[in-house]
Amino acid sequence: MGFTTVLVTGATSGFGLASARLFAEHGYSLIITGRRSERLKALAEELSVKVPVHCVTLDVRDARAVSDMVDALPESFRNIEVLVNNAGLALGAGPAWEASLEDWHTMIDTNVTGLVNVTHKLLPILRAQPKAAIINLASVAANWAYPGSHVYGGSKAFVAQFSRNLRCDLAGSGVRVTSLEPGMCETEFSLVRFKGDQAKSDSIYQGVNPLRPEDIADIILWIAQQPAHININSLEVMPTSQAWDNFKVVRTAD
Ligand code: NDP
Ligand code: 8X3
Repeated sequence: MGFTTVLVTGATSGFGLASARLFAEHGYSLIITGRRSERLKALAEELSVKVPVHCVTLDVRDARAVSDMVDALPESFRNIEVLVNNAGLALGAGPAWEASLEDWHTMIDTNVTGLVNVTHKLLPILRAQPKAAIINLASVAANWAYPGSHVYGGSKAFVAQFSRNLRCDLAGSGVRVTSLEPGMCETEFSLVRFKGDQAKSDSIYQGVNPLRPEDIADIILWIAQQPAHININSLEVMPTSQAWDNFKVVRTAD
């Protein structure tokens, strides 16, 4: 029997890295992508003792590079059945008026345009499989407003709604689509959000007992392994220590 092939975007860290490792443990062949080549190469070396691995340095914002990467796939990696659309980031957590426009564009280019680039290119391949799955990394920020989330949350709301809309078009094709919506999980996410400020990143997770990337990888594998007739539409998950808070009410002095 052949391997089932999974493509993971953003496999150099966090959810993508943990998912690639877990899929390899479960005998899937892997296409791993991300911008940091050294990390990709090291991961490919680690996993290729277990399963076939193809690694490609890729910036998902570059539609041409995404297209070329897929066109150049070796024959044995072409029948992709699982797409984990994971590459993404938040930049900044301050109020909207203090945010840089460049950061806003980077989030939109990565979380929205990048995810669309990869999905568009892979749809013909996925539709040709008897059974396939697209697992899109949205966020609790897609569903719940919080201060400082502005464009990040907006970009993830796009991912959640795009996932639901894709479901409509793909119904009957055998391609399942899931919007996975995690809350606080300790990865490099906050380090990136706070532009390399390790102390600030650490303070986010201090005393919280957040989700671990391996928890999310378990959920991703579980979604991918559902029987063909089951579609997990959306799945929101938080650490037990995270919950919603009150609406903000601004009162005047008198
Ligand atoms: P990490 O920062 O640990 O990992 C992000 C991954 O995305 C890296 O592998 C990075 O690779 C890749 N990436 C970023 N930009 C690009 C790009 N332009 N092209 C290709 N790859 C890119 O964060 P997480 O693992 O936590 O995040 C993964 C996803 O989950 C993101 O979409 C994030 O928004 C989402 N998420 C995270 C949550 C959390 O609390 N951690 C909660 C909910 C959702 P490289 O830098 O090598 O390109
Ligand atoms: C990241 C999760 O809670 O920081 O998507 O918005 S949160």
